Amino acid sequence: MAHTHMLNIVIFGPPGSGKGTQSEKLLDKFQLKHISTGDLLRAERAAETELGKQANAFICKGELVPDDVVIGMVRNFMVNHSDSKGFIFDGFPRTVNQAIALDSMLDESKTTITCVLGLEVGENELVSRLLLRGLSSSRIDDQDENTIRTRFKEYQNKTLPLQDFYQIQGKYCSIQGTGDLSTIFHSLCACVDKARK
Ligand code: B4P
Repeated sequence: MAHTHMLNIVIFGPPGSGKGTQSEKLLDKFQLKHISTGDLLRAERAAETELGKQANAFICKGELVPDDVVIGMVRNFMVNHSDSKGFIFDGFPRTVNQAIALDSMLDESKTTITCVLGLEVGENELVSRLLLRGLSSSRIDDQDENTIRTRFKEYQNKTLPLQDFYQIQGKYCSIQGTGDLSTIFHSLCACVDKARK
Protein backbone atom coordinates (compact mmCIF):
# COMPACT_ATOMS: atom_id res chain seq x y z
CA MET A 1 0.00 0.00 0.00
CA ALA A 2 1.35 3.45 -0.91
CA HIS A 3 1.37 6.08 1.81
CA THR A 4 2.85 8.97 -0.12
CA HIS A 5 0.00 11.20 1.11
CA MET A 6 1.14 10.85 4.73
CA LEU A 7 2.25 13.96 6.60
CA ASN A 8 5.50 13.33 8.47
CA ILE A 9 6.94 16.21 10.46
CA VAL A 10 10.26 16.28 12.28
CA ILE A 11 10.42 18.90 15.02
CA PHE A 12 14.02 19.82 15.61
CA GLY A 13 15.95 22.03 18.01
CA PRO A 14 18.16 22.11 21.09
CA PRO A 15 16.96 20.88 24.51
CA GLY A 16 14.26 23.19 25.81
CA SER A 17 13.55 24.86 22.46
CA GLY A 18 9.84 23.99 22.63
CA LYS A 19 9.68 20.73 20.66
CA GLY A 20 7.36 18.97 23.10
CA THR A 21 5.29 22.11 23.66
CA GLN A 22 4.70 22.80 19.95
CA SER A 23 4.23 19.10 19.09
CA GLU A 24 1.09 19.04 21.24
CA LYS A 25 -0.39 21.88 19.18
CA LEU A 26 0.63 20.35 15.84
CA LEU A 27 -0.86 16.97 16.78
CA ASP A 28 -4.18 18.56 17.47
CA LYS A 29 -4.28 20.48 14.24
CA PHE A 30 -3.04 17.78 11.86
CA GLN A 31 -4.34 14.64 13.64
CA LEU A 32 -0.98 12.89 13.64
CA LYS A 33 0.67 10.36 15.95
CA HIS A 34 3.29 11.71 18.32
CA ILE A 35 6.63 9.95 18.59
CA SER A 36 8.60 11.62 21.37
CA THR A 37 11.67 9.51 22.06
CA GLY A 38 12.19 11.39 25.35
CA ASP A 39 8.64 10.45 26.47
CA LEU A 40 9.05 6.84 25.29
CA LEU A 41 12.33 6.50 27.18
CA ARG A 42 10.83 8.01 30.35
CA ALA A 43 7.88 5.59 30.07
CA GLU A 44 10.32 2.67 29.81
CA ARG A 45 12.11 3.95 32.90
CA ALA A 46 8.84 4.30 34.83
CA ALA A 47 7.90 0.72 33.88
CA GLU A 48 11.36 -0.38 35.07
CA THR A 49 12.09 -2.32 31.90
CA GLU A 50 15.62 -3.39 31.01
CA LEU A 51 15.65 -0.80 28.20
CA GLY A 52 14.48 1.87 30.65
CA LYS A 53 17.24 1.10 33.13
CA GLN A 54 19.87 1.08 30.40
CA ALA A 55 18.64 4.42 28.99
CA ASN A 56 18.36 6.10 32.39
CA ALA A 57 22.11 6.00 32.96
CA PHE A 58 22.62 8.13 29.83
CA ILE A 59 19.68 10.49 30.41
CA CYS A 60 20.82 11.34 33.97
CA LYS A 61 24.23 12.40 32.66
CA GLY A 62 22.69 14.43 29.84
CA GLU A 63 24.12 12.10 27.21
CA LEU A 64 22.34 10.66 24.20
CA VAL A 65 21.03 7.11 24.51
CA PRO A 66 22.74 4.71 22.02
CA ASP A 67 21.33 4.76 18.49
CA ASP A 68 20.33 1.08 18.30
CA VAL A 69 18.14 1.40 21.42
CA VAL A 70 16.33 4.49 20.18
CA ILE A 71 15.96 3.30 16.58
CA GLY A 72 14.47 -0.04 17.73
CA MET A 73 11.99 1.80 19.93
CA VAL A 74 10.86 4.10 17.09
CA ARG A 75 10.58 1.17 14.68
CA ASN A 76 8.25 -0.66 17.12
CA PHE A 77 6.11 2.42 17.56
CA MET A 78 5.76 2.93 13.81
CA VAL A 79 4.88 -0.72 13.22
CA ASN A 80 2.22 -0.54 15.95
CA HIS A 81 0.70 2.63 14.44
CA SER A 82 1.00 1.83 10.74
CA ASP A 83 -2.59 2.98 10.07
CA SER A 84 -1.75 6.55 11.08
CA LYS A 85 -2.18 9.57 8.77
CA GLY A 86 1.37 10.57 9.64
CA PHE A 87 3.77 11.21 12.49
CA ILE A 88 5.38 13.99 14.42
CA PHE A 89 8.91 12.97 15.29
CA ASP A 90 9.82 14.92 18.42
CA GLY A 91 13.42 14.57 19.63
CA PHE A 92 14.17 12.03 16.89
CA PRO A 93 16.39 11.85 14.92
CA ARG A 94 19.24 13.24 17.04
CA THR A 95 22.19 11.75 15.13
CA VAL A 96 23.03 11.21 11.47
CA ASN A 97 22.69 7.44 11.99
CA GLN A 98 19.19 7.92 13.38
CA ALA A 99 18.28 10.16 10.41
CA ILE A 100 19.48 7.53 7.93
CA ALA A 101 17.49 4.85 9.79
CA LEU A 102 14.38 7.05 9.76
CA ASP A 103 14.64 7.63 6.00
CA SER A 104 14.83 3.91 5.40
CA MET A 105 11.95 3.08 7.81
CA LEU A 106 9.73 5.62 6.03
CA ASP A 107 10.88 4.34 2.66
CA GLU A 108 9.73 0.83 3.67
CA SER A 109 6.25 2.33 4.15
CA LYS A 110 6.54 4.15 0.79
CA THR A 111 6.54 7.52 2.44
CA THR A 112 9.00 10.25 3.35
CA ILE A 113 9.63 13.24 5.64
CA THR A 114 7.46 16.19 4.59
CA CYS A 115 9.44 18.85 6.44
CA VAL A 116 11.85 19.48 9.31
CA LEU A 117 10.87 22.37 11.59
CA GLY A 118 13.92 23.80 13.34
CA LEU A 119 13.30 25.94 16.44
CA GLU A 120 16.00 28.58 17.04
CA VAL A 121 16.54 29.71 20.66
CA GLY A 122 19.68 31.12 22.32
CA GLU A 123 21.52 29.07 24.96
CA ASN A 124 20.91 31.36 27.96
CA GLU A 125 17.17 31.35 27.38
CA LEU A 126 17.26 27.54 27.04
CA VAL A 127 19.12 27.07 30.34
CA SER A 128 16.63 29.23 32.20
CA ARG A 129 13.62 27.44 30.64
CA LEU A 130 15.00 24.03 31.59
CA LEU A 131 15.93 25.02 35.13
CA LEU A 132 12.44 26.47 35.52
CA ARG A 133 10.87 23.21 34.35
CA GLY A 134 13.24 21.35 36.69
CA LEU A 135 11.62 23.13 39.63
CA SER A 136 8.15 21.80 38.85
CA SER A 137 8.79 18.47 37.08
CA SER A 138 10.43 15.27 38.20
CA ARG A 139 12.92 15.39 35.33
CA ILE A 140 16.33 14.82 36.87
CA ASP A 141 18.06 16.00 33.69
CA ASP A 142 16.50 19.48 34.11
CA GLN A 143 17.65 20.05 37.68
CA ASP A 144 21.36 20.56 37.36
CA GLU A 145 23.06 23.16 35.17
CA ASN A 146 26.05 20.89 34.43
CA THR A 147 23.75 18.18 33.04
CA ILE A 148 21.97 20.80 30.95
CA ARG A 149 25.33 22.03 29.56
CA THR A 150 26.25 18.42 28.69
CA ARG A 151 22.96 18.12 26.78
CA PHE A 152 23.92 21.22 24.76
CA LYS A 153 27.36 19.78 23.98
CA GLU A 154 25.75 16.55 22.80
CA TYR A 155 23.40 18.64 20.67
CA GLN A 156 26.25 20.67 19.13
CA ASN A 157 28.40 17.64 18.38
CA LYS A 158 25.89 15.00 17.35
CA THR A 159 22.56 16.62 16.49
CA LEU A 160 23.38 19.96 14.84
CA PRO A 161 24.99 18.24 11.79
CA LEU A 162 21.45 17.14 10.89
CA GLN A 163 20.64 20.72 9.96
CA ASP A 164 22.90 20.36 6.90
CA PHE A 165 21.63 16.85 6.26
CA TYR A 166 18.07 18.16 5.87
CA GLN A 167 19.02 21.47 4.27
CA ILE A 168 20.66 19.52 1.43
CA GLN A 169 17.39 17.60 1.00
CA GLY A 170 15.52 20.94 0.84
CA LYS A 171 13.42 19.98 3.86
CA TYR A 172 14.74 22.25 6.60
CA CYS A 173 12.66 25.23 7.73
CA SER A 174 14.11 27.51 10.39
CA ILE A 175 11.74 29.17 12.90
CA GLN A 176 12.35 31.74 15.63
CA GLY A 177 11.51 29.80 18.82
CA THR A 178 11.28 32.69 21.27
CA GLY A 179 8.23 34.73 22.17
CA ASP A 180 4.56 33.96 22.17
CA LEU A 181 3.58 30.24 21.86
CA SER A 182 0.82 30.92 19.34
CA THR A 183 3.03 33.13 17.14
CA ILE A 184 5.62 30.33 17.01
CA PHE A 185 2.86 27.84 16.25
CA HIS A 186 1.62 29.92 13.32
CA SER A 187 5.13 30.10 11.85
CA LEU A 188 5.42 26.31 12.15
CA CYS A 189 2.07 25.80 10.41
CA ALA A 190 3.11 28.15 7.59
CA CYS A 191 6.20 25.96 6.98
CA VAL A 192 4.10 22.79 6.98
CA ASP A 193 1.60 24.28 4.52
CA LYS A 194 4.38 25.41 2.20
CA ALA A 195 6.02 21.96 2.29
CA ARG A 196 2.75 20.18 1.47
CA LYS A 197 2.11 22.18 -1.72
P1 B4P B 1 13.67 15.12 25.43
O1 B4P B 1 12.55 14.61 26.24
O2 B4P B 1 13.48 15.14 23.95
O3 B4P B 1 13.97 16.58 26.03
P2 B4P B 1 14.23 18.05 25.48
O4 B4P B 1 15.18 18.09 24.33
O5 B4P B 1 14.58 18.83 26.68
O6 B4P B 1 12.91 18.64 24.85
P3 B4P B 1 11.44 18.80 25.42
O7 B4P B 1 10.58 18.53 24.25
O8 B4P B 1 11.18 17.99 26.58
O9 B4P B 1 11.29 20.30 25.94
P4 B4P B 1 10.60 21.53 25.26
O10 B4P B 1 11.66 21.96 24.31
O11 B4P B 1 9.25 21.31 24.67
O12 B4P B 1 15.02 14.29 25.73
C1 B4P B 1 15.47 14.01 27.03
C2 B4P B 1 16.68 13.06 27.00
O13 B4P B 1 16.29 11.76 26.47
C3 B4P B 1 17.86 13.46 26.11
O14 B4P B 1 18.74 14.37 26.78
C4 B4P B 1 18.52 12.09 25.81
O15 B4P B 1 19.30 11.64 26.89
C5 B4P B 1 17.34 11.16 25.67
N1 B4P B 1 16.86 11.06 24.27
C6 B4P B 1 15.65 11.48 23.79
N2 B4P B 1 15.57 11.26 22.47
C7 B4P B 1 16.75 10.68 22.07
C8 B4P B 1 17.28 10.25 20.82
N3 B4P B 1 16.56 10.35 19.69
N4 B4P B 1 18.52 9.71 20.80
C9 B4P B 1 19.24 9.60 21.92
N5 B4P B 1 18.81 10.01 23.15
C10 B4P B 1 17.57 10.54 23.23
O16 B4P B 1 10.31 22.60 26.43
C11 B4P B 1 11.19 22.97 27.43
C12 B4P B 1 10.56 24.00 28.39
O17 B4P B 1 10.46 25.27 27.74
C13 B4P B 1 9.15 23.67 28.89
O18 B4P B 1 9.09 23.88 30.27
C14 B4P B 1 8.25 24.63 28.15
O19 B4P B 1 7.10 25.00 28.90
C15 B4P B 1 9.15 25.82 27.92
N6 B4P B 1 8.81 26.57 26.70
C16 B4P B 1 8.50 26.03 25.49
N7 B4P B 1 8.26 27.01 24.59
C17 B4P B 1 8.46 28.20 25.24
C18 B4P B 1 8.38 29.60 24.84
N8 B4P B 1 8.06 29.97 23.59
N9 B4P B 1 8.66 30.53 25.78
C19 B4P B 1 8.99 30.18 27.05
N10 B4P B 1 9.06 28.89 27.48
C20 B4P B 1 8.80 27.92 26.59
